[in-house]
Amino acid sequence: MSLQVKEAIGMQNAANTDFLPLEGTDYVEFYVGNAKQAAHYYKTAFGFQSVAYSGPETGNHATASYVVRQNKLTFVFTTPLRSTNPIAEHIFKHGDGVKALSLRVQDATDAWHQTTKRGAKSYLEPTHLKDEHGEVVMSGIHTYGDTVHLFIERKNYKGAFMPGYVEWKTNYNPSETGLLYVDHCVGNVGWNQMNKWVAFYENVMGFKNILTFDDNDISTEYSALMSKVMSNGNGFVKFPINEPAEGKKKSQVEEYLEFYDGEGVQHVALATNNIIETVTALQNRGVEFLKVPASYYETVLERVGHIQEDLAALRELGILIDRDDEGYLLQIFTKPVEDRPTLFFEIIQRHGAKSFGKGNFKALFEAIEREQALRGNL
Ligand code: TYF
Ligand code: FE
Repeated sequence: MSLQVKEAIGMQNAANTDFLPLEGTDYVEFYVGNAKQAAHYYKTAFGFQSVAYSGPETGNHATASYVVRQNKLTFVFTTPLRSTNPIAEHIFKHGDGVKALSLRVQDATDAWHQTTKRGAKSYLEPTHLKDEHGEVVMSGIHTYGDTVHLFIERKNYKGAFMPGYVEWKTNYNPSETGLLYVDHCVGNVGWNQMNKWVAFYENVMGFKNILTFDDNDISTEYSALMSKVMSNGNGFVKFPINEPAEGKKKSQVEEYLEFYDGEGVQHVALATNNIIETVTALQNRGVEFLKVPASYYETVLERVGHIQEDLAALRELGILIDRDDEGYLLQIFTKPVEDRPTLFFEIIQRHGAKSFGKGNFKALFEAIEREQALRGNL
């Protein structure tokens, strides 16, 4: 399985014809009902640090945006200040959610030309933003649902975030929790729409399908879905795409589509180098995680073999384990972080494994279904 991952990534490197070279995720922007409180939650509960602010005090009378950071992870929380702002419609329809998966590039103008000429719908034409700290060029295209990809070219920009923002100074700086970077971002798309979006990432963005999970891999008693993992050439940007599949009852992807009222980002996976410390800190700060039955830990080592971590600590925290032919990974999933059963986070630590935890799908999806049942959505 992960041999395929290696080959797919290797082939693209060898071909050396990546028309959309990406340096990774620049930031994730959330449209939220109350950006001030959202930023506070991500600082307090997840350990992000204050970085930058844009709002009426800085001359922006349309929105307020708070930028927070932890290592290479940058989150932006944006809210409209008036009901007439189009962002208000986004929030009315979707609730709080991810608007932009922004990708770091060397040339945002070229990224826009390369993708729009291959069929991407433009969201933002190449735009030069300048202030006394330098210049940022950004452009953007639409992807599934109301979600967009922004291309961010930072040139030699030295300011806190980008032009239009000022440094956010505060005395409230809760300690970090060891979150490092975005490992992958998963999109939920509609019935029979997965292959359309796979083709979009292949043809418009030059990604490759590195892994496929069909309903045999991931049907549990109720929840069925199919998933294809799309990766850019260097493997820095990975976008799995889920679509619902027919099951006995409502698929978790259907529940998402109903409550998000359309396609959108289902989960963002955040990497750590020490998942035991990270998840201990997150739980102590009130982040809620899905739980698997204790029986999971009775047989897990037969499946995954030797691991460095203390199994008792993993069991205590509810961390899941899986192995592929390159190593193993540890992962755990939060409950949805809004009242709607939509966006959640995954915390992941990779010890060589490049896969996505297929060995955990059954236990994980049964845990998700228990939550779905509690919500009356099965
Ligand atoms: O990103 C992944 O593929 C894993 C597994 O609804 C997964 O995190 C897939 C679908 C889903 C939840 C987790
Ligand atoms: Fe994931």
